[in-house]
Amino acid sequence: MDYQTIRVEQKDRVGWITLHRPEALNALNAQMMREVVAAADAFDADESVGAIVITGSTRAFAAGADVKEMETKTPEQMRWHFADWDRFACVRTPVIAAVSGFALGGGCELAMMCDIILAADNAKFGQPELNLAVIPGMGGTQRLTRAVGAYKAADLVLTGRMMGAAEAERCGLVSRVIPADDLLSEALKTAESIAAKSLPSTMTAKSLLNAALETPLREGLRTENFAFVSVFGLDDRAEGMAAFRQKRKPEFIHR
Ligand code: CO8
Repeated sequence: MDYQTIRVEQKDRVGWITLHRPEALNALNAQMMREVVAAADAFDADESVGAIVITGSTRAFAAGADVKEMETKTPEQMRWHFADWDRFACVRTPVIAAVSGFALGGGCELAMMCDIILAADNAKFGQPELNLAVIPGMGGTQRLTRAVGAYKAADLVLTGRMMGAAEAERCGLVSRVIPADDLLSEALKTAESIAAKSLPSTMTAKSLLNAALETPLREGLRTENFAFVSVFGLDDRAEGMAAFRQKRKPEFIHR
């Protein structure tokens, strides 16, 4: 596929998506959504890809949904606009957001659809929608509250202020803060370490981590137990344990 708003490449077993609308600080428009979802779906369907990284530029991961594109939309049109972002959140392959610069509004929400958020020390997160008299619409009131708790989420959403990488790490929004110059190499290293594992087991773990955000504990533990028992049927599980006993690196078939 010929992408206009993103750059897509595969680095060994890592699928790499770079948001690329430098003239608009990577503001997310409908075309970018279609392209990101198409690229992520293609990586997700490809067994040679074991992890995906999504990143932006040094200055901006994404400064939100494209305000200029949304300005004239009616409620009827907004019902369809951006509906597909949800498909990105359903990708089964682990996804890492490598965030440098602004991750605002839809940009912060896109990062929160990922499994791991690596933040450069210059990253700035926020949900400034109320400054435009709209509200977060891609998970900002829901995923952010689950990630950082009710009071921090309310502080960010209701004031629209930005928070830096250190504060974002303290409150649990980001997995790790990395010096800006090392962000992409660290993201690649992290993705490679995930992609080296057994893909069926990794996808199972990802799906359970996501389930934990929406299932009561007892039900989640039951589901985890079923899944734990079922991975014992995998050839890769036999290989992983044999390799441990034989003190060698595992050679997973499905990786
Ligand atoms: N949309 C469109 N264009 C943008 C956006 C954006 N979100 N952000 C920046 N740009 C453009 C600017 O208009 C400017 O373009 P131009 O040079 O043509 O005027 C260019 O990018 C550079 O931006 P600035 O000159 O403003 O750069 P600064 O460094 O001065 O400021 C900021 C950077 C602080 C990031 C500033 O650009 C800003 O405040 N941007 C808007 C941030 C924002 O409000 N984001 C939330 C948008 S709403 C949203 O995300 C809702 C998501 C839910 C949708 C759900 C649908 C169902």
